[in-house]
Formats: sequence, structure tokens, C-alpha cells
Amino acid sequence: MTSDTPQRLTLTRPDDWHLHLRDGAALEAVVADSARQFARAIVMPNLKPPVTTTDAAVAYRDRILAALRQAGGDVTAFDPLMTLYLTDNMPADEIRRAKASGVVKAVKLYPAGATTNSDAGVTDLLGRCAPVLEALQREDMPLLVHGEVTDPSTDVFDREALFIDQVMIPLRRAFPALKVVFEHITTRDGAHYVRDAEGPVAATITPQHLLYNRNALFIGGVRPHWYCLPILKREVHREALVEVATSGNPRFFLGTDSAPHARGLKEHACGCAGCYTALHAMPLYAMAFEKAGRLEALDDFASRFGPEFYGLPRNTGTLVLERVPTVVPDELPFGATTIVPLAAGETLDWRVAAG
Ligand code: OTD
Ligand code: ZN
Ligand code: ZN
Repeated sequence: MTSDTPQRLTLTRPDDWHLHLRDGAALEAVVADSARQFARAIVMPNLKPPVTTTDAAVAYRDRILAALRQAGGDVTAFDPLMTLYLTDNMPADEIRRAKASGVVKAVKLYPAGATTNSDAGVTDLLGRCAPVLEALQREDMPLLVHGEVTDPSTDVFDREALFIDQVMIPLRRAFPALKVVFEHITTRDGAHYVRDAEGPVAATITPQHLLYNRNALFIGGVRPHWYCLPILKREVHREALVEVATSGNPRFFLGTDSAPHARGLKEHACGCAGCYTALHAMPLYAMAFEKAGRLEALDDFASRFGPEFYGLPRNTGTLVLERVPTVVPDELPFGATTIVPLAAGETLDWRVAAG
């Protein structure tokens, strides 16, 4: 450590542009972790049943704030930004209602079967959803995309790259003014597509895809807490993600994709996909940026480029990280069960300062 190694890092209060909060006891267990670090979060709609209407999104938002209050969090300091789950049958009029609500900020595309609770997802985007896509483009509301093809014969490591040619390019050719967020990109292909494409396109990047490659899944045996979708990729892909995330390009911003599952459902014969990172998201990102020698790029990635893309104001408060080696807990309470955070038992270089 050199003498000019920073011991404290004061950031503009960040936002999480991709978050799973769940419902009920799970929601109550996790929501305060996000609110401690982030002023706003784009809340994903893949509940059971999915959040497909504005009314359901407004009701879900009320449950999130009630759960945060119940958990002792500050409900005046956390603004859940809601999303609708796109289905083949969504009426275009729903987009008008969504916009008018003031709380629904985006619509999420899950190709049917791509990830957790995506059975109700879209089977034919341009064929079935063109009126909704038109309405989104007109209302300037972003489409958030889980970018993987779902054909079971396609290799799981190739699904994101193939999605670019099969879905992303035709979609953006048909709706060139539509704002599109390529969520949780995991490949060099995704990173370079977003970097080089024309028009209003951006991407979120998770902490796990910046910190780990696919070896992390198998160190000493199969490690289910590193399993998420899209799955971790080769080192060349991780390097490309670090490169774009730390480059200062406003198309790339923070989205944790924190996706909590009970310990028993992860450590299971058919373990659920998803990493729990809401607890320690900002320390994880700080480690990734520092490893790249680009700690100074974290503030824009975490708090500037997201609101710019969404057309929202930047937060005014701050979040302070301090360099105090901190062990990630082995598990946390999760309703009647427990949850294992990503990198449990490992030591992080940073922690969120109190206050
Ligand atoms: N990926 N798990 C989940 C969602 C994400 O694709 C995603 O956004 C989940 O559990 O909801 C996961 O691995
Ligand atoms: Zn996804
Ligand atoms: Zn997600």
C-alpha cells in the first residue's frame, strides 16, 4: 500500500439499476441492505405471479416501503422504481398507464424460460409485442432486456452472444429511438455491441461478472452461491467487462442483479440461479474498480450514468466507503431460513461507513 492509497472514498449516493427484492418475508429480510447504500433501485418484476400491470406495480411498491419500514429502514431515503413484466399479451395501453403512474419507469423483457420465474415471458418479441414497443418508444420509457436466447440446444455459454444477432439487432433496427438497456452483460460480445452500437442503448454490469470468471463456480467442488444467469464466463469476457465499466463510457452503469434465494434452494440438487450481493454491493464494486486501477471511475458508474440514461436527476447525498478489511458473513437471516451472500467468508477491502 502506498501512502496515497485512499482510506475513505466519498461517492455521490449511488443507485442500483437492476435489483430483485422478492416479496413477503424475503422482501423484509433484504430490502434494508439495498436502502443502506442506494437511493433508488430499479425493481425487477419477476414475482410469482409476475408484475404485469401498473396497478400491481403500485401495490408492490407499497409493500416494498412497508417492508423497509418494518425492517427499521428509512423510507424517506429509498425510492423503488418499478418495472412491468412484458408478456405476449400486454396491451399497448398499459404503457400509457405506466407512464401516468409516475412510479413505473421501465418494462422488462424476459425471453420465456431464460431465468428464474420467466415462464410467462415473451415468445415472439417483434411478432407479438410491436404495439407495446411502439408505445415505449413514444413515451420514452426504456425496455430492459434479459439478453439470452433460450433454445435449449444452444450452449449456455453462447446464449448472450447469439441474442445480439437474433434479437437485439432486429429489435433496434425496428425501433431505433427506443431506449434499450442490455441488462447484466457478461460477455465481450455484449460489451462491444453496446459500446459500438448507434442510438440509445446502455448496459448494466453486476459485481460478480466484474470480479469472477467461470472458474469461480468450481474451485474445490461445485459452488452454487456463484451460480447466476447469465452464467459467469471466461476470463477474456470478465476483462472486457472491467474495461468498459471503468472506461468512463456513459453507456455502462451499475446494476447488481442481487437475486436472493434461501440457502436450501441454492444448495440443492437443482439449485436456483442468483447471487445475493445487496449486502455488500458497493464494497464489491470498489474492489473491482480498484483492481483495475480505476477507483476514480466508480462514482460516475455508480451514480451518474444511470440517471442520465433514464432521464432522472442525480442524487444529492453521499455514501462513504472506508478501507477496513471486512469478512463477508457466512449467512444472514432470511425469513424462516437463511441466505448465503456472495463471497461468504472472504475478506473485502472496503466497507460502507456508518451514518
Ligand atoms: N439471474 N437469478 C434471478 C434473476 C437474474 O436474470 C436475472 O436477472 C432471480 O433469481 O430472480 C439470476 O440468476
Ligand atoms: Zn436477467
Ligand atoms: Zn435480474
